[in-house]
Amino acid sequence: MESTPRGLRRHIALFGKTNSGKSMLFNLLTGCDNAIVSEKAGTTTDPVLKNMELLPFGPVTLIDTAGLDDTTELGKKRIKKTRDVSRRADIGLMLADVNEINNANINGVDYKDIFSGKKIDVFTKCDLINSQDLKNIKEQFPNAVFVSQDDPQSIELLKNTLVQTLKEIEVSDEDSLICSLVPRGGTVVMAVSIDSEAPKGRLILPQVQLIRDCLDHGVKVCVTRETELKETLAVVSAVDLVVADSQIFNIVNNIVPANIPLTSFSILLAHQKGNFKQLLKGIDQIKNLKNNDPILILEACTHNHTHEDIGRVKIPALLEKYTGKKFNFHFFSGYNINENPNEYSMAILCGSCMINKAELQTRLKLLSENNIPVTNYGIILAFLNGILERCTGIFTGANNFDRTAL
Ligand SMILES: Nc1nc2c(ncn2[C@@H]2O[C@H](COP(=O)(O)OP(=O)(O)OP(=O)(O)O)[C@@H](O)[C@H]2O)c(=O)[nH]1
Ligand code: SF4
Ligand SMILES: [Mg+2]
Repeated sequence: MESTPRGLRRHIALFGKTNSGKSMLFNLLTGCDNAIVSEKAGTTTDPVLKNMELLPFGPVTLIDTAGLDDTTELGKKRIKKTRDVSRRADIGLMLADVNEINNANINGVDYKDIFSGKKIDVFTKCDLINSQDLKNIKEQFPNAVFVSQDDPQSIELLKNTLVQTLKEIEVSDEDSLICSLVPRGGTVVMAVSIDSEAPKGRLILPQVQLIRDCLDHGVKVCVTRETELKETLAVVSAVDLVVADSQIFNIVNNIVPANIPLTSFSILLAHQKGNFKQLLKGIDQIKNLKNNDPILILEACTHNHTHEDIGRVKIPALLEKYTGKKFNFHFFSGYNINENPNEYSMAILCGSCMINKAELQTRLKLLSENNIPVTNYGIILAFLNGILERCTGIFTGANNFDRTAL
């Protein structure tokens, strides 16, 4: 359960005023005392993340946050951290002390800036209110969940509501990398580069994810290095798709016959998690780039960098070679993307395998609101190798994909 990567987990965040009972509920839901509970307002200062198994749904990550009504300078910094972490959340539990409800004003906190995803109103401390008042509030908020620290049934009810809500947002086939592209019974060949960047003794997450996705959808899957790809294609018949690491596109493109669709892991991820049109359209910005333009290379996690690093070395070199211009590349790794990216002429995202769909969508939205054209590693590498149409043909059902129609 702990081994499920966070990028594949649904995230549930608890939001509310200080002392509304967020940490208490976080502990009750996770079944351990991970967060400090106290009557002192402002106890939780930094987000606390805990992986848990929410049955019968599966692995999720729960996030406890700092109270949203702290107006001190320190409080503002804490709220910023809450806003940063909320980007990952698929569901927000909006907590309010049931004893503080004043007409329809649930808790006097404006959440618009904090979280815009799927919300569940949760009223806490129901043991401290008289039954008539509780009845009235339940009538006023029929969709809310009412909990109390001494009532395990109320926590179970909240878990059931969460499972139900997760199922509603979980359209599993839409989340599949492969099932809309290759029919059941079809065949995928994966061409994997085992270079100095490959971790010793194992495959990387997108490769493992694709193998599992093929197995889940009854698709046969064969894994090979690029050095054995030609032989593999000679013995495996009726291949529906070859998926390669983007950095070996130029080699693989020459090996895979024109009638077999080709794409990369990061293009599959862009199609599954991102706004695919936005990421493809970002390529159009390359022709507008001028000498010394600032370009943001955005990596979602802080993986180890090597001399062959795709984002820091290969893409900058290929882009400058292609355009014949020099650019100012700015590299950013980690979760908390710059809030003011409008100084950049273009952004290039990594494959984003370690972040979930909600967070990638939030990043893309932020860039689009700032009018920053954005693409990702796989798409730009396909373009710079002159094979973008080939590598995106599978997503339109034809290999004569017309990008001008986007
Ligand atoms: N009676 C009662 N007290 C509760 C309940 N839930 C929380 N409390 C109490 O409310 C106080 C605040 O609880 P916390 O869980 O620390 O609240 P919080 O929202 O995490 O607060 P901050 O971290 O300061 O933002 C503590 O004294 C808890 O014991 C409940 O269901 N019933
Ligand atoms: S930097 Fe991006 S592509 Fe690389 S491992 Fe992290 S999330 Fe995945
Ligand atoms: Mg707390």
